[in-house]
Amino acid sequence: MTFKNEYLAKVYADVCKRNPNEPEFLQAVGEVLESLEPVVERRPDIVKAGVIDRLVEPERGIIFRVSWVDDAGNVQVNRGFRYQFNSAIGPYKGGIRLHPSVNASVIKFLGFEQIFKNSLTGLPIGGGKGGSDFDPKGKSDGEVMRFCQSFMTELCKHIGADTDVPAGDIGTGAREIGYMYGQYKRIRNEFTGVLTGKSISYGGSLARKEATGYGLCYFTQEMLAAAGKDFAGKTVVISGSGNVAIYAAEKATQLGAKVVAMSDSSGFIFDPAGVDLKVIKRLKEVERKRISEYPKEVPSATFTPGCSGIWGVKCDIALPCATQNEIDEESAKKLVANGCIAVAEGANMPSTPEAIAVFQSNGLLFGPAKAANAGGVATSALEMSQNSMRLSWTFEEVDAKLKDIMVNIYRNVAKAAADYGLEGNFAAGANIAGFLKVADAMMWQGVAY
Ligand code: NDP
Ligand code: 2IT
Repeated sequence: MTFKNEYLAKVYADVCKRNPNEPEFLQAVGEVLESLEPVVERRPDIVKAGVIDRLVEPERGIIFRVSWVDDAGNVQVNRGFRYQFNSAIGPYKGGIRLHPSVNASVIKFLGFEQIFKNSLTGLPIGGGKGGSDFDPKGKSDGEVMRFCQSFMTELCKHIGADTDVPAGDIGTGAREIGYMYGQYKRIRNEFTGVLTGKSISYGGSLARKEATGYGLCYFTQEMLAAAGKDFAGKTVVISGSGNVAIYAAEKATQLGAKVVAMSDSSGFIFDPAGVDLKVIKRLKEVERKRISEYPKEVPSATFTPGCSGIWGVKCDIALPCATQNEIDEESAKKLVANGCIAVAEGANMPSTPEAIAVFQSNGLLFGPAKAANAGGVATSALEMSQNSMRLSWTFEEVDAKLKDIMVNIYRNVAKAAADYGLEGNFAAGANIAGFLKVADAMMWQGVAY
């Protein structure tokens, strides 16, 4: 990573020195700093206030042991993390990832990106992220419950409705949030909106489950409309088959597109007839099975093992909704060669910097994660509002607010890009617009932390 601006080069060199062996975190920081070059040149006050030097260092990081007993009576030990990155504009807010690949680098990249994403929503939420290297796959409900309880026994000392409000992410859905909420309540003896993504019966928001995927499509729709295009009649490929992927597929289909491929970490299905979401939902949400089961029930479909093959399926619109760095340069070139016109990121950092360069140099519309997938956390903030007011809005009310938020994010991102001479570069626009609000708040609040 090289910077024309000397100050940014120094900040980045310091971050590299202080965080060795954290490639995902350095990648996320590098991408943001690169976008801030025109801001730094125009805003010496931000440089003088040391805003960027402070922003790249988390306000606080908590690493803890999570021990629990499996069904066979053996003691298991995992590592838990919560990085409270930035609280300039609101309580720390961000999901909890449960996946064997979780380490400090992964949680720090996610926490860092969350600062800008949360700022873009226009709602009062700071940035944070947590997780553990616990793998929920193949575990019984009892094992997941005991892990979640042990995880929360430590985490509850550091969070609260006005301090830090975790939510779901990979491997953390309504089941895990429920077990964590129950434990928080038992220990703290308070019924507050300390977690979002709760089930509806005890304070969850309608439309939160759908929000990230729906919001991704609302953002994409806006980006397409500005270019005189829309979803109707388009072929869509969506990686993943989890929470984000399923509801992105549902909304894309409602908007008139045909979703022909979805995946999980073992491979992808191709269904030229358009995926049958009833089958996907049952397999994934109810039975917790592999996507390779789908062709056994739907004869028009085939299953191909391996993760990256999905990007070779011809499509007009690609929505990566699985995990970081899932689209590399080679996969990006395949999408371009097959005539893809738009890529919007449902997952966090799914495209490598080389892949983004391929999209941008070939004139594809590119919706970066911080903007395109912000609908999930935005609706979490709406869940927090409903919890504070002790009332609940209808599905239609929440969905309408979500749509409004996504349209505004698109407009603000497009405007920031244009204001800084980078018209159409929504990746830079998202970083700049998200940054400026947080920078302003940090300057008002003074230097001491
Ligand atoms: P889920 O756990 O519900 O689903 C994750 C999906 O991605 C599964 O299909 C999973 O397959 C696949 N996947 C996970 N890791 C890998 C990997 N290393 N290689 C290939 N496939 C993989 O998670 P979500 O849908 O909630 O999250 C998906 C992405 O969206 C993540 O990047 C997350 O950070 C991001 N996101 C989530 C939000 C939310 O509200 N949930 C909000 C904004 C962003 P398998 O089952 O085989 O592991
Ligand atoms: O990456 C994300 O924005 C999320 N996993 C959702 C976070 C939240 O607090 O709802």
